[in-house]
Amino acid sequence: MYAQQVDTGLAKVQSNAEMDAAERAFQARIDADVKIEPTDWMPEAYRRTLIRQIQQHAHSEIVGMLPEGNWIGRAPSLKRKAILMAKVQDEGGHGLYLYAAAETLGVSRDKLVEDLHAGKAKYSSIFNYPTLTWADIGAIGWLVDGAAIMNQIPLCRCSYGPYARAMVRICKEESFHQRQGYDIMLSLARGTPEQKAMAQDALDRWWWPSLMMFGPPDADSVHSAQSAKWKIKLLSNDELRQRFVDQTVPQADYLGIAMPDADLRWNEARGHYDFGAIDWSEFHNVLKGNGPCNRERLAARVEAWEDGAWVREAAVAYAAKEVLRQKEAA
Ligand code: BYC
Repeated sequence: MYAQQVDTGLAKVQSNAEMDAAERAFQARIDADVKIEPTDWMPEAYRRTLIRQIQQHAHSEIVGMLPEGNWIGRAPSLKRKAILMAKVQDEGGHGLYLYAAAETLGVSRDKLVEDLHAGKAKYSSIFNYPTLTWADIGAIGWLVDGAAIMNQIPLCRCSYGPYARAMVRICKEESFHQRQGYDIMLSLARGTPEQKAMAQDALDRWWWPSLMMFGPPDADSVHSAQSAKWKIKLLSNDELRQRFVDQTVPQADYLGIAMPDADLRWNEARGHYDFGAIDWSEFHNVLKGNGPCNRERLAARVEAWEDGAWVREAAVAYAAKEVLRQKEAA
């Protein structure tokens, strides 16, 4: 089973009748759109669900720096390099706000990082694919950040206050990231035939993995129903995926490049694009650790953590000295 990390203790959605008085009062607050804050009472399963989701989100931001970081030294101009550096730095910041939001639920950052490095905590499947050409940096901004925004805008209204508030700034920055990616794609699509072919190749490779970012189909999504009841998830995996397809197809048309999907067509009756079947076996395989870059990504994170040990030790030693100095001065 691909969902094994956290047992929320709830095999199915808890009905109001099954709740005790505290849980009913909590659900009533959720239903009334009251934000839950760190010092409020909350069911243990709500806390665990949030720690699971927020930490996966934080890890995705930090691991997500790697595929793009790969191109900082090879960006085609100083301007592109400065923009890419700023974007990658933003992703690091997003990871930090999200780790801080997770910490408000009573888990330490060290434990979260430990779980990532031990392979116990997931991060988004998308970051296990390689960035082979400069066009991939365009495709990541356009598609990956585009998908991320689609998923994250509703999270700004989720029930847990610190998560919702962290998402507001993250979404603003992601929208700049999406535009810079589209701008790269536009330059390539309007460039030489070779550049246009690079843009097409990047779309071909990133399109299907981007659709997988939204998670399994609703029918197979183990956490969705309970998370929807708690207003952690306001739109389902399939709803968000459909919105993303509807938004992105006209953008590809404008670029003059073709979606790699022979079954993609506008469905007048539904008012949406129909699209082809997603290869979920590829998704499950990536989640099991067998994507093209899973091992490389984790190894890079572990190495960075080990290389940074002296910085953490120096900060702790400095803080201890400060306490001593203040005691001596008092
Ligand atoms: N990749 O019951 P489901 C970014 C897992 S970073 C890996 O539907 P849920 C960016 C899921 O965790 C974007 N795993 O779960 C950064 C669960 O496994 P566990 C990251 C996935 O939680 C740098 C199992 O499958 N965004 O924007 O209700 C540069 C069953 O799924 C994936 C977020 O993290 C996946 N794609 O819904 C550029 C957003 N999908 O935990 C850009 C916050 C599913 O039981 N997260 N799984 O072991 C969410 O909105 C939800 O957690 C998801 C999944 C929609 C992703």
